[in-house]
Amino acid sequence: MSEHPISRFAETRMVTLQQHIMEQQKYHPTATGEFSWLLSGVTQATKIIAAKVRRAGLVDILGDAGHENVQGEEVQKLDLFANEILMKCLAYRGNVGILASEENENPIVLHDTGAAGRYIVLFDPLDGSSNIDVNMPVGTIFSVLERQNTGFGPRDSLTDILQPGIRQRAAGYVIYGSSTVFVYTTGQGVHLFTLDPASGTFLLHKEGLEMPPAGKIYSVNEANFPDFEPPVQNFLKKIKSSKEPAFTSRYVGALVADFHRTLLKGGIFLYPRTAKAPQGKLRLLYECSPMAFIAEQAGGMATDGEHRILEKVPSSLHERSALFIGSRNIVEEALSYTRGERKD
Ligand code: AHM
Ligand code: MG
Repeated sequence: MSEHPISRFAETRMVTLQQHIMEQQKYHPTATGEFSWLLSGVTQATKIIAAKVRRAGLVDILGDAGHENVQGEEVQKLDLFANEILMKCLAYRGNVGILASEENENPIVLHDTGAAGRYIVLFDPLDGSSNIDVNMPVGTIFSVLERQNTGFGPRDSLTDILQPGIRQRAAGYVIYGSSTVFVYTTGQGVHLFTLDPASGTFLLHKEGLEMPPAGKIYSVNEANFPDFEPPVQNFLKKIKSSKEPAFTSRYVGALVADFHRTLLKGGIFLYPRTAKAPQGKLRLLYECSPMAFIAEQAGGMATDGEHRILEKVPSSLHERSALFIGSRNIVEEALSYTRGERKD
């Protein structure tokens, strides 16, 4: 008997990001669909940013001859462009109450009273933007929180924002690399989508992604080594001299790209405290926390060297943190140094 053709189609079903988000609602029985509506704002914006990033290198060719520092200007403009697009795509979704971005000193409050504007979206619109002018990957990172105080009357927006990462309702990033990839979690695993440029659709590539429990890649800005605290230096010396496994080093200089590689291949990314950045360089709320949520959902780990990233309670919007993130085994090894259990 010949196989019914529909079974062949079912095996190779194409799932769009929007469909996937809708299907995830089954894990949240009280969901009304408004959360999917919010996330579709992020996907819409990142598609527009992806298209703009693709054209960034053409500016020198197409831009005005004699215009000074065209490329430098455009790199700066791309940051602002990404910021504006995200703001525009999210602001008119009535369920978003507050938007906060690396590019804006203060949060933008869209709904200040009443039950509207239940969600807070925090983002780094164009992470690693210094990579633009050398054709290296950049990305967008986002984190979604729910407002705690949903009663009537004015709310204190900063108190609503300063929640530990463990309370994130969703987190994700988009990497504008050799292809455009969207990775997200709502606390039910980590899912990866690739943008089909022909149809402009994000298609499911990997569901329930798991970070390898160990790995051979370490990723750090080695130029900062003399500035690291002795326990971090000792940890790095140890992994560099390890024979089993023998480590190799990779550093793109864009968190999105370095984290993405770590998620897929395992290993560790670290940005420890330095003399120049005594709290660390990366931002807790819209860089460390979303990546930590994704890492943990994929079976990995994220710490600042003392505390679990997801349990840190921020005290300001742009607070910085040290970050050690990646495969469980190796992050635990780093912790054994930073906690003073090992010194060798
Ligand atoms: P940005 O958000 O302004 O681009 O800065 C954050 C970036 C991260 O993407 C990256 O991990 C880090 O800064 C690189 O810093 P450094 O150049 O000090 O190695
Ligand atoms: Mg950044």
